[in-house]
Amino acid sequence: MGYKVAIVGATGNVGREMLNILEERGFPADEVVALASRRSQGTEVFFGDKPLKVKALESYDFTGTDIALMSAGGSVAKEWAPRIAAQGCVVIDNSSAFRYDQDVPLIVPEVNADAVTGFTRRNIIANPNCSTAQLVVALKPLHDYATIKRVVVSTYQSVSGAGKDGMDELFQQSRAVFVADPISTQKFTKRIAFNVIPHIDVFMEDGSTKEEWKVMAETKKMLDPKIKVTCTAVRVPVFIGHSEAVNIEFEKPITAEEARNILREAPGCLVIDKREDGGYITPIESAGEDATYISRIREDQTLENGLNIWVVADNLRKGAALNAIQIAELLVNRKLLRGAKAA
Ligand code: 11C
Repeated sequence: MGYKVAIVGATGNVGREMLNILEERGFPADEVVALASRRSQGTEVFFGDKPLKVKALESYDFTGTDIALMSAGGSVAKEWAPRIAAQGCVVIDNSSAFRYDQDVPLIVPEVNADAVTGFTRRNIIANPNCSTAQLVVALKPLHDYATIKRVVVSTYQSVSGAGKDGMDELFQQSRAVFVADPISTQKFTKRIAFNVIPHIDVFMEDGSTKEEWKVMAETKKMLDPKIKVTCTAVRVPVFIGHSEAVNIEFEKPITAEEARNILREAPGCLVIDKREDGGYITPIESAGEDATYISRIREDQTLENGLNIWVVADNLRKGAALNAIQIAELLVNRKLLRGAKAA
């Protein structure tokens, strides 16, 4: 006996990746239902090689569905997650709608798995922002060893973080450059092809962007509220894979060699760090992979206890769909779901 799982937002970048990953990992699902807004009703998506017809979220009855993996944006989540949760279905939501609520756990299983039990308060669990997920996977083992005081992050975020429209815009603009067509800009504020844009999400009063604020607020919530975090988030013309240059200041001494050994053993991390040409990871190599890759581990000679690292992951997988499914696996493995099924 397995579970009944609904994917809400099944036609989007992350929804489709959720279907792939559920199948790849052999998630114990008896039934997988693809849902999206009414205008996508009838569209076909794939669960492995099995085609699924998309059903309308608006008319779906969640009674009897164990888990809803939602990736439909903040406003859909705000309206629908509480309704779905009220029908006894646990919602794992990929938007930012509930992440900062005290009574909703925000989970990266490698970092704060034990906090998942808090889901019973609202039947909702939040999945972090993609740029935070990979960051905390890399920071957690280092924090456990030498206690992080401050983190300075510069992100290099792929266009898939902005959805399919973002990917289409990079493709269209790149093509237009080569064939000398006029370049149009819709999704991004400036041209993204052959350019970089230091602006993701809306501006906040202090001049930060919401994306930068999320990295700070989510790292504190999941890892340690005492850690100071500052971030500059930049969109780059890469289709899949977010990269981050991370400067870390610790309370206690830690050498690059110690950090390398710790990260080699850490859950979810894969160290690729040869100090030679090509001996590091780039985002294109992370696409389709589950690991959080760490390269360029070195001491920062300007700090008493400081390190620099380079962190790369597939933003649609560890940053979104994979993390959500790992949370679902956590619920299954810890027998936390309503009517937990016998193995
Ligand atoms: C981006 N990180 O790359 C964003 C996408 O809060 O889940 C995910 C936004 C979020 O544009």
